[in-house]
Amino acid sequence: MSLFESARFRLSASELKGLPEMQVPEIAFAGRSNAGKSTTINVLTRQGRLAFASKTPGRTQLINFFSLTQKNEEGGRDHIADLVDLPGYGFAKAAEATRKTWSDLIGGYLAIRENLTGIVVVMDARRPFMPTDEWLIQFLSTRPVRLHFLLNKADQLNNQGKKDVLRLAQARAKQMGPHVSVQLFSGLKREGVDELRDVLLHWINREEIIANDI
Ligand SMILES: Nc1nc2c(ncn2[C@@H]2O[C@H](COP(=O)(O)OP(=O)(O)O)[C@@H](O)[C@H]2O)c(=O)[nH]1
Ligand SMILES: [Mg+2]
Repeated sequence: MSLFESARFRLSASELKGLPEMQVPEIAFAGRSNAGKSTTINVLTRQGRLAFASKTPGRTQLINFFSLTQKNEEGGRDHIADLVDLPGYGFAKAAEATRKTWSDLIGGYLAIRENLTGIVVVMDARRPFMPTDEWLIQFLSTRPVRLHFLLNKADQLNNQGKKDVLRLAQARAKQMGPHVSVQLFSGLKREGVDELRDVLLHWINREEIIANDI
């Protein structure tokens, strides 16, 4: 079993007071509603329903934590890191009050989590860098946190389309600095999973963990 396959639901927080203690490195998944955050977590962890990929955009206003664990020498399991599914943003139909709750919750989370090692910004490869994505990216540019632009739904593009969007995202990443990386991904076709896994293992300093060693 790989580290990501050990993922188990830990808790949900609907307000900042409900966040768990900052014990382990955290990897957050952020992105517009429907970009494929939950699908990405399900594919990465090889658990079809872990993050409950939902077809109702913007319904969940919860921050969901999933713990990653590894066998220790005493026969128990050590808590290594958490994956964090953030509520989606940028849903057009949301009421003003809902948006305010969202930005207070996510903005607050991003501002205070010192154990946040990196954020996977999940975007639809057909329309990346929408205004709300840019809001998030701008907000994060003031923080020492790594970013990985995940261009999801690449299965919807032809080869030229993939090349174009990759080049655009690479240019955007380069503008920001060496802490920002980019890849194409398809949750549907499970393409790009190894690349994503390698980036995340590097973030939590666990490159030495390879499949089947836990
Ligand atoms: N074509 C395609 N559809 C996808 C892909 N990933 C997710 N979806 C679909 O996009 C919708 C939203 O996915 P979800 O994971 O719930 O998005 P979230 O709101 O960001 O958590 C669902 O209908 C998924 O089946 C992908 O790689 N390709
Ligand atoms: Mg979701």
